[in-house]
Amino acid sequence: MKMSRSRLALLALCLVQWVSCRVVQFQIDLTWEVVEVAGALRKAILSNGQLPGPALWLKQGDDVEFLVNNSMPFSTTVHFHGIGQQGTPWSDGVPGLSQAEIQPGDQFLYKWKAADYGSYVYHSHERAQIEDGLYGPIYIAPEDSVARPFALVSETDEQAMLEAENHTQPIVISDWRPFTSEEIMQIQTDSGVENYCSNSVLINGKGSVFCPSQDHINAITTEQQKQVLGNGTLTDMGCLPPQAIVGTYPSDLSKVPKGFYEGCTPSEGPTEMFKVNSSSEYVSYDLISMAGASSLVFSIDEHPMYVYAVDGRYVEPLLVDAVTVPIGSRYSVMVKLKSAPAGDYTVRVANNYATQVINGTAVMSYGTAPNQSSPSQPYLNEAGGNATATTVFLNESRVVPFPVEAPALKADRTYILNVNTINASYIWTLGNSYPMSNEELMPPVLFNRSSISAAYSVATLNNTWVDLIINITTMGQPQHPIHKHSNKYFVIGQGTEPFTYSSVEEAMEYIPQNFNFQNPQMRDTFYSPASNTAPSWLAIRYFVQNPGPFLLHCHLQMHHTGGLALALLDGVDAWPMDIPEEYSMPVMPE
Ligand SMILES: *[C@@H]1O[C@H](CO)[C@@H](O)[C@H](O)[C@H]1NC(C)=O
Ligand SMILES: *[C@@H]1O[C@H](CO)[C@@H](O)[C@H](O)[C@H]1NC(C)=O
Ligand SMILES: *[C@@H]1O[C@H](CO)[C@@H](O)[C@H](O)[C@H]1NC(C)=O
Ligand SMILES: *[C@@H]1O[C@H](CO)[C@@H](O)[C@H](O)[C@H]1NC(C)=O
Ligand SMILES: *[C@@H]1O[C@H](CO)[C@@H](O)[C@H](O)[C@H]1NC(C)=O
Ligand SMILES: *[C@@H]1O[C@H](CO)[C@@H](O)[C@H](O)[C@H]1NC(C)=O
Ligand SMILES: *[C@@H]1O[C@H](CO)[C@@H](O)[C@H](O)[C@H]1NC(C)=O
Ligand SMILES: *[C@@H]1O[C@H](CO)[C@@H](O)[C@H](O)[C@H]1NC(C)=O
Ligand SMILES: *[C@@H]1O[C@H](CO)[C@@H](O)[C@H](O)[C@H]1NC(C)=O
Ligand SMILES: *[C@@H]1O[C@H](CO)[C@@H](O)[C@H](O)[C@H]1NC(C)=O
Ligand SMILES: *[C@@H]1O[C@H](CO)[C@@H](O)[C@H](O)[C@H]1NC(C)=O
Ligand SMILES: *[C@@H]1O[C@H](CO)[C@@H](O)[C@H](O)[C@H]1NC(C)=O
Ligand SMILES: [Cu+2]
Repeated sequence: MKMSRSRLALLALCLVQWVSCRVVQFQIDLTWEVVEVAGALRKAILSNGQLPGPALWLKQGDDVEFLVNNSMPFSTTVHFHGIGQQGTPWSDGVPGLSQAEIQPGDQFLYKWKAADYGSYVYHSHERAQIEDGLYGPIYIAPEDSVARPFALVSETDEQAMLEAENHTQPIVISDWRPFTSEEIMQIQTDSGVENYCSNSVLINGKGSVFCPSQDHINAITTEQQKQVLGNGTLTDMGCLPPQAIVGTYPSDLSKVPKGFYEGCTPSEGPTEMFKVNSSSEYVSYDLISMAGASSLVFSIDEHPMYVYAVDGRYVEPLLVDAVTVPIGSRYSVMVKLKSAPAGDYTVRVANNYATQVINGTAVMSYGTAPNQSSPSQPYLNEAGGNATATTVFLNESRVVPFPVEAPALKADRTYILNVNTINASYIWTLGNSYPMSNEELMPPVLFNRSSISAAYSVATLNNTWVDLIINITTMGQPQHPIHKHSNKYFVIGQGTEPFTYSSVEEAMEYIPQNFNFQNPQMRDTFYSPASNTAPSWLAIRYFVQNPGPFLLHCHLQMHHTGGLALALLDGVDAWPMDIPEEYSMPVMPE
């Protein structure tokens, strides 16, 4: 086999420098098949026959060649969520921006470097295909030289934690519904009702459709939901009535099929089981949410956990009982195992958006025969709230990066992006409303900037600092998981009052307490603040260092396809860039 010149050059570099020089080849064959999920049959996307797709295990410094073989009857692309793609914007997987859609029967080879360590996820970036199951975990083991934060917990336990980290396991949590993603978007168009319900919560693809009695649903309805409901009740799927979602927009509820927000049909699927070695002191999990419509809270009965990394970066460990995992975020947790009693502990994953009460469960088992006389004691209730008076939830304001990095104190440019619905409950803006037809831009924007309208993009200069104010202009919006492609942003400020300033600098004069320049989080996905009682805002600041077109969007699937997105044309002063010949069109492997 002939070795390409770039491969030879790489090999030479590996010999000179003492760096990891593995080239890891990975392939997923995507098929569209009827499968049983949560005990019910539905068409879904399988990756090598699996849902979620197989895990990709890497070591920091690896070069990755990820081949997508599209054996489905429709086109697709794959995005590597959280991966910086420094110098490889053509491998970011966004149709219309960095590549053309991969047509049925075609293949596409993504090449990128695992420059940073930590927990990531690959998923479809075309239309709403995440809801059909195209997602799988990625883990990049840190180089030995990277400082770990475990001694901050306990010097005695540091070694045990390092061992647990070496055997860390992904837990992909998601939600599921009886309709395909295309059916859902059609139902939205026909009825005017955005999809905000699911029929099951999945843990590593496993779960069931539970249909609790109306009495039970009424008993677990939250105070916040009761305020919206007045004297009404949640539906038999645990959902708010659609009127609460549609508001004053037109709707036709006769166009809504059973199972969209009401009409629960129970079915029993498998339950995920996490076996732990009871002679270990700790076990480590990487929590990843790939839900479509839910805000999933994770907890293991009777087992507090140290959150030690977020979005693929270490943080000073925080001991919590439960953690909310916004869609697209990753939380690595170190769970201290009990010396006794051995047995089974329920793992709980519950939605805490007001739109629906729904949960799923798994079991963490110490591997010995279940021997308990009583079930384990929950921290978390079925609505994602506290089941005890002392349950500790992760408080994002207390998360401190390890090590801390500081952003510039002043930005070069500010963009204020208003978030709201427009014309329908399922059409959203981030500044403007990004049309899904932008996925078909030809040539993709990377190859010609003029392909995209200025209305749907902002152009930035390389080597500058940019502020984005996510301006939640109305009350009652869910917290939006705001995801940025390419490099991470600093979360510098937020507030639960109208943002009436023209810049962070101006806002600092009036509300300095709303900002943090000391030890801000570095994230690729972060929630906008709640807007229950007033509009709210989130201020993020990033350094433009990677020329290319990168999407900023809400990771709620129906908000994303509904237009809550914006193309960041980063470092346009460095465009056009040198694009490898093989990417000038969708490529086949060598
Ligand atoms: C790739 O996809 C084609 C059809 O699209 C299929 O015939 C072939 O078997 C697939 N290859 C692998 C290795 O899965
Ligand atoms: C973790 O694994 C790496 C190699 O993968 C090894 O160098 C290191 O010693 C291991 N650490 C522990 C605590 O087992
Ligand atoms: C429930 O609300 C409706 C309309 O708001 C009202 O007509 C009805 O009397 C209420 N029922 C009760 C039992 O309060
Ligand atoms: C459990 O952990 C102990 C101590 O680390 C190890 O010796 C043993 O092989 C492990 N057992 C299994 C089944 O992994
Ligand atoms: C929560 O999960 C349990 C199964 O562990 C199930 O019995 C119950 O009905 C679920 N509740 C809701 C509201 O989904
Ligand atoms: C299971 O229960 C029996 C009887 O109560 C007890 O003797 C045994 O030690 C228990 N085993 C474990 C693993 O807890
Ligand atoms: C949950 O927390 C609230 C506020 O701290 C408290 O009032 C309530 O009693 C707690 N719920 C339970 C079941 O302990
Ligand atoms: C979260 O932490 C911040 C900073 O310590 C604190 O001001 C705030 O009250 C906490 N929020 C909750 C809900 O405990
Ligand atoms: C909203 O409706 C107006 C009037 O029909 C139309 O011009 C505009 O394009 C629509 N905008 C979106 C984002 O649908
Ligand atoms: C880029 O697109 C614009 C508008 O379609 C066109 O005028 C221009 O010639 C294109 N540039 C290149 C290099 O293809
Ligand atoms: C941001 O939203 C607030 C309402 O919360 C509004 O008053 C303000 O004008 C908006 N900012 C811009 C620049 O549109
Ligand atoms: C863009 O800026 C970054 C950060 O300063 C720099 O490393 C990179 O080389 C620049 N890229 C180009 C193409 O100029
Ligand atoms: Cu959103």
